[in-house]
Amino acid sequence: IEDVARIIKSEGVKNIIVMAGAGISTASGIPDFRSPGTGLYDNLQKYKVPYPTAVFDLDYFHSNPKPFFELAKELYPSGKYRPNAVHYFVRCLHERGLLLRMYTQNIDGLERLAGIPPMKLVEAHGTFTSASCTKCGKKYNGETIKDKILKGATPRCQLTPLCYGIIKPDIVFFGEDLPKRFYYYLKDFPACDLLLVMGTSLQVRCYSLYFTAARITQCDFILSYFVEPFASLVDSTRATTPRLLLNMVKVGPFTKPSRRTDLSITGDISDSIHKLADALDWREFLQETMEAHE
Ligand code: CNA
Repeated sequence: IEDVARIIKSEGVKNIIVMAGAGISTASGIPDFRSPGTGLYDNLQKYKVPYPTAVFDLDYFHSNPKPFFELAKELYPSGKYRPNAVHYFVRCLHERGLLLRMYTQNIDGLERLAGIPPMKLVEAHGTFTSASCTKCGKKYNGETIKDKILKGATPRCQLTPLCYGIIKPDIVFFGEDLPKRFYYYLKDFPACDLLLVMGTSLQVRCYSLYFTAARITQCDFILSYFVEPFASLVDSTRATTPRLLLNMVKVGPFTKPSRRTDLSITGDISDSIHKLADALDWREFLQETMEAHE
């Protein structure tokens, strides 16, 4: 932690990229996907889906949208969940002029609620702030369908009486393209001088597709990019850029570090962030940022 604080304080570090996943929001009360026992994948019985990933599967959604909307009702950024110290730590990086961009897989909107400006965010797996009709493509503001979702109803397109397609929040489902903003990584990552990877398992999203395609083409790296572009971002920094993982357990390339500048701090991320804030002399700054905003 002292080493990382030294890197952040050093003159040369101006462009920090944060890559985040569901693990940064567990302290806010939102379960992640894959943590054994508490993760959503182990607790989907109530949504009655045939397999765990069906909730975010486009084909399944067209045949039965109910499980997705039940889950959406839980996760909808409605004020029920609040950002925690980890979100505010990223806000502090921004306040100090150190944040180049935050790439998040989360769909809970807590980064925006913590006051991280949208221009600093790449919500790689989409957001509830906008939505689209799955039939005619008409764009909707997330607010217009919020009430329906919170009441447990399925929002329908009103463009013409003939359409009546289901309006789906712009959350990226398996098999859908990532938002255009994701491609900012092409200029962001070469400019990055410290990568913070937080609360993510860095796992591929569609194992069956990945393994079948990997067998056919025998080209693991290129494939992993197309099947899980988010996880493969960690390898897009320059080879000398320090990469720090803050996660419960070691994941992805951090399990067998191939770079001298790879670091991991395992355990609860809220604890690690508070220790890091202390090492940076940011304890009060973090506390004040949280209190002012909350
Ligand atoms: P994941 O695969 O569930 O991995 C989460 C990681 O976080 C795991 O490695 C955990 O060990 C770790 N973790 C959990 N709690 C803590 C903690 N307190 N301290 C430290 N580490 C912790 O989730 P990913 O984000 O990697 O997977 C990507 C999916 C999850 C995306 O498509 C998201 O949209 C989706 N998701 C998002 C949310 C949300 O928006 N909050 C919730 C659940 C799932």
